[in-house]
Amino acid sequence: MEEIKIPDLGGFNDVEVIEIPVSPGQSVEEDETILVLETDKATMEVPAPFSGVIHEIKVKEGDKVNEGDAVASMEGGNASASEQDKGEVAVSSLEPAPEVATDAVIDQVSVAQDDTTILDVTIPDLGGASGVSVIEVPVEVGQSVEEEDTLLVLETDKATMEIPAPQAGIIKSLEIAVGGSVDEGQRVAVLEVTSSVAPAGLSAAGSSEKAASTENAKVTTPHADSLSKVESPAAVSSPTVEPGRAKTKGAGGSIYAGPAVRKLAREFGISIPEVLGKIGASGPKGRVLKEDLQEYVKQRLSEPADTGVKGGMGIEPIPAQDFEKFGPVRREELSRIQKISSQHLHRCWLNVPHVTQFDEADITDLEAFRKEVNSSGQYEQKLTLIPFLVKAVEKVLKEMPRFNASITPEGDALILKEYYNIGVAVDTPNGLMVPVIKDVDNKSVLEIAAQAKQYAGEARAGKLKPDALQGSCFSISSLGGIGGTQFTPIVNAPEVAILGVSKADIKPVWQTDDQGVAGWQPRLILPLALSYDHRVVDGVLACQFTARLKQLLEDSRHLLL
Ligand code: CAO
Repeated sequence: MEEIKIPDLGGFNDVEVIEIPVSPGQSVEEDETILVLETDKATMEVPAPFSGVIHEIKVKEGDKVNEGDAVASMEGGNASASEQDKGEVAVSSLEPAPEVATDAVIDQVSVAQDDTTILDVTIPDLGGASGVSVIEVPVEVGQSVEEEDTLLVLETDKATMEIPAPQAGIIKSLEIAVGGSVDEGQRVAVLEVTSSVAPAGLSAAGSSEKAASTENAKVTTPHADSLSKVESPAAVSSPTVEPGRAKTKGAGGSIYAGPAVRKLAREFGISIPEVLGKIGASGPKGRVLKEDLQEYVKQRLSEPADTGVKGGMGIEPIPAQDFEKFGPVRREELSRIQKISSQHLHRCWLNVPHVTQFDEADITDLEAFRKEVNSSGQYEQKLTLIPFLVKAVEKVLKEMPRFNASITPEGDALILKEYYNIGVAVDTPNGLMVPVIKDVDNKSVLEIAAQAKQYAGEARAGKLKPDALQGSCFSISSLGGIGGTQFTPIVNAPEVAILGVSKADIKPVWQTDDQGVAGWQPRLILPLALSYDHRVVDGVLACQFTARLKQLLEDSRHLLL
């Protein structure tokens, strides 16, 4: 019997258990997820350190855990507890990882002559992000707020963040509205705090006679990341943002929803303030869970479709069946990654009008070159076809920018990207993952090969960092190492196209040689399948894309031009 302990949490404390996908008596494989934890910065999975049977689970969803806490016991494996202790927490692939501190900074404290203190609430360290969008302002001028009530909700492409009230008080002014953007240090609100709730740290730092001074004192909210960066003569003991405790006033009153739930809501196209108040909140302390959101969507889907139905909503679900009537069955739970990617793929399939363009490229010469390079021993990095495909795709994207675009959710504009990040689908034991090779236009074929190899290894080991999974412009899915003649990949929206590659095979090709003699030649032919969003790309352009790609692969010298 081995105890399973929480490994190094990278400095986080009191991290919430949001999912326990296993139960006592269940057999688990090594590395299978046994707990999912969530901070305001990331979702983390605690894997089983060895294959065996779960004996006991010592925590429940909603509990807070710290490094070294015993959370479960298992039998059947031979890994030592110390090995487990050393285990790393795998950061879940598809959850965004905020890179910012989200505690409000009380930048200026003005002490009024009466018993009230005026606090300027400013934006804290945003981890380098600037121009961060304000997506919610759930408070109004004149409103009383409690300490930790959410004043603003910000959103980067990586995260949703709540800026909480650092003290209880009355909102005197709000200096930002929904749709605006903020930077670190920017004043966003002014709060009037009565003396009984004035910042304790102010007096602790020596200003006990606060009424005697009207000087501004620079005080900051402590935060694990930002504290060391901010000079703080008088640190205020102030709340930190708990994951999943963002408070939004919805139609049904004040409710709590965490960043992950808010993100999922937006992915479902649901307006948070309007809808969250109407759904159940079955989590601890009235918190809305993803399941609540899913239940809400399920209910909406089962309602009769109205005439303005969009994106597959209103389609009848496949009814549940009692398969045991027909023979023995067993149930296998999907991994977290499989669940997330199945939702994503389904959404892409329903929202994107797909067409797939097929073509074939003669890669005989490219393959001869690749083998020659690999056998020469001149370069440490082994080359497969993938880096050549990435490089060729990058060149075509530059020539045909419509493929390096995203359509707005309203369908009224294209966002054309001037960076070249290519996602490469990797098959892992936990499901499909798409790490993104960034700025391929600044990388050589060898560098792309090295990066692809590293990411594929990390993906399979569950060690990919969230950043490696973001920012893709175009994806490549290669099943060529396995087999197959053709397949139709699903566009990885909001991208507008994906290249599917099947197994290259020797085929007879009618060719005329240099002496003008025609005949059948054995050539290595690579099947290509380009799926695209027909709202953005038309058939002619798609055909031009594959034709150009074919030319680049057939004569890789063109890649140099
Ligand atoms: N035709 C013929 N052989 C091919 C080939 C192709 N299209 N593509 C790769 N190969 C060969 C490689 O050249 C290599 O052979 P050598 O050892 O002789 O050089 C061998 O197959 C194994 O290659 P690989 O798979 O290790 O490496 P890769 O760079 O080609 O692919 C990766 C890496 C990560 C894309 C791949 O391992 C993978 O996971 N593919 C699955 C992607 C996936 O799941 N797609 C489906 C998404 S939708 O469900």
